[in-house]
Amino acid sequence: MNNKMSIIGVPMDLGQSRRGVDMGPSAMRYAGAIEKLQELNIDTHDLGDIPINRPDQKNIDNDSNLKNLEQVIEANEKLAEMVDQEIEKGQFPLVLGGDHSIAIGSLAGVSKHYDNLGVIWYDAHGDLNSSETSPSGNIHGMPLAASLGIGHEKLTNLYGNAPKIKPENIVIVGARSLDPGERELIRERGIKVYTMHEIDRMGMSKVIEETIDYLKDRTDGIHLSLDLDGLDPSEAPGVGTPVIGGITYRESHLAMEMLAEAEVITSAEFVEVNPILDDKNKTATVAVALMGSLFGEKLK
Ligand code: 4U7
Ligand code: MN
Ligand code: MN
Ligand code: MN
Repeated sequence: MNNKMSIIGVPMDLGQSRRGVDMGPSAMRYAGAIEKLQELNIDTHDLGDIPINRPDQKNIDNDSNLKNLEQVIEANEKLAEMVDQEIEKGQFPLVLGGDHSIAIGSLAGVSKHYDNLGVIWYDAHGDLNSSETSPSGNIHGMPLAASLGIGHEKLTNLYGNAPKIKPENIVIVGARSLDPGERELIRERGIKVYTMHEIDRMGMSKVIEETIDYLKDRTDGIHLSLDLDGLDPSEAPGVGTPVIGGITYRESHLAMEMLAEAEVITSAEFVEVNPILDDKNKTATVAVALMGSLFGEKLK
């Protein structure tokens, strides 16, 4: 793996309705993210947090019903530019969220550097809604769709023309809450999904083995987008949209170790950590432990 890493914090909570996820980057730093990476002899540069402009009042776009659209776009444009520049300099970008709407910016920046970017979407949700299908108007439920070129034009064309990724280059792991519109899209576009059912039946080991086999030949880089709500809320309670029946810490640890061994991940983000809803920073601590596994703790 690339041994030079840039950490980019995105303290944003505007892509969803529960305050507090803007403190996610601080919580992960407090849980020792930077020290952990340095211990692994990764040359780590913490670039700090991207400044986020808050709207001064409740802010719902008239035409599309999307919440805080302008602010989410502004933050994601800054993030995309930063991610793009860091890769240009030869750095591995590690983004700390923030709500999952920031994946729009991460993927927009990363995709500038790959013709066939692969994405592992580790999440209880598909995040495949558009303004038409979204039950909530929350942009954190839309980043994977937006990156595919589906949804509001200002999201899909952010920092470069749509689409940023191809449906056949995506693998969703841990899904257990998919809206009807998302299911339809998954079927229509042939997106590969390992739901909790498959994880139960096959075991995480086989799921990740297949994921790597599937993506390895067809992609030239793989972005890991890890939403902490992919894990079970008993082990990662500090998230805004918990769904019972999730992935365990051990399974997640194994998944990260297998990705480390295969040396396939070229950029990553850890999102949706909400310390206000957490139990003694447990969720940020789990996130940092998983970073350790992903970046080769076992291999050193
Ligand atoms: B997350 C939801 F309706 N699908 O669109 C929506 F269930 O980034 C939830 O994965 C989205 O945490 C969750 O609002 C977004 C809902
Ligand atoms: Mn989720
Ligand atoms: Mn998500
Ligand atoms: Mn281990």
